[in-house]
Amino acid sequence: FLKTSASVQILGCDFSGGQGKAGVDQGPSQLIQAGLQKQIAQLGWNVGYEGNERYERIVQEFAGKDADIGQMKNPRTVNAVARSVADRVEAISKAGDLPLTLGGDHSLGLGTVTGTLRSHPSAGVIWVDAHADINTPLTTDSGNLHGCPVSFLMGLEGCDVAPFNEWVQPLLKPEGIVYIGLRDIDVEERKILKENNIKCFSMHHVDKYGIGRVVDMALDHLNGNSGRRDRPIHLSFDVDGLDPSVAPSTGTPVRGGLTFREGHYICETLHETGCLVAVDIMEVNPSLMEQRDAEATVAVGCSLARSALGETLL
Ligand code: NNH
Ligand code: MN
Ligand code: MN
Ligand code: MN
Repeated sequence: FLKTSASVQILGCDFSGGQGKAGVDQGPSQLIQAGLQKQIAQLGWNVGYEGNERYERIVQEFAGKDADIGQMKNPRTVNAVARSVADRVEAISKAGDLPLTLGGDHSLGLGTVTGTLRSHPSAGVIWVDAHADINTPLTTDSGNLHGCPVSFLMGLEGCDVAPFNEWVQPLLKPEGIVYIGLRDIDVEERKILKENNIKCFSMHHVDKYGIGRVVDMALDHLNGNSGRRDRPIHLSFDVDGLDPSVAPSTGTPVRGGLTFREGHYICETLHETGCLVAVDIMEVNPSLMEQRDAEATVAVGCSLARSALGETLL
């Protein structure tokens, strides 16, 4: 696999229905207002941007008509938005461009990863997050679907439910994802991760091995320990993977996270492989904490994206 795209298509997904806090739907517009599009253009990419009108329409459509299904909150809205995102990411990717999706909450990851895997069935996923987002409709306590996208991507028990089963396919195998940054995992999620033998680098492993070896081992795992580095990679970066001192304005901050440099190192190293086919920057919520915290979080969202697109390499 050799990536040849010279164009990035930014997909602004102003969506918050996968969790309970307002404001995460302002993440994309703030990242854009901070100049992300121009910053990426300065790295030598052609850059397009598409906003959120289609997602706004979906949110309107289900407003007041989206009762819980079992534990799941806003299931119809999350479902329709993720489905639409999947179609866009697939189309952008198949056109040979690199989709950069700005969230919005991480339920969008169901859409982005589905889109990538339709276009690149062999792609592997690196999921940077404090959380594993692998609850199922049967295990979730919060009912927030941003805690569940990975289980739907894998088609785990309990995920064959309406309305998701109208389109979601189990495209992701347990060996096709690696986590980095975990430190807040629910009891049931722990069982799921163990049973499915899913590769996890928690903060403990980052401390133990250092981020350099962790990213190396993550890439080795996705490449079947073949020594090659040719598997297409989808990076889904939840900014709560970073320490709250670095990314304070996010819905579920957990202390003890990745440093500024560790987060950027991940992005830089994935860029270096030449195999990045999609990038998500998720869970930036500029309405939380103080103004200066929001600005810092937006700034770090922009710089993570730039690093993934090659900024710091000479
Ligand atoms: N595991 C919890 C849940 O399912 C929290 C998930 N929150 C996140 N995930 N921010 O990235 O509700
Ligand atoms: Mn997440
Ligand atoms: Mn998280
Ligand atoms: Mn539970």
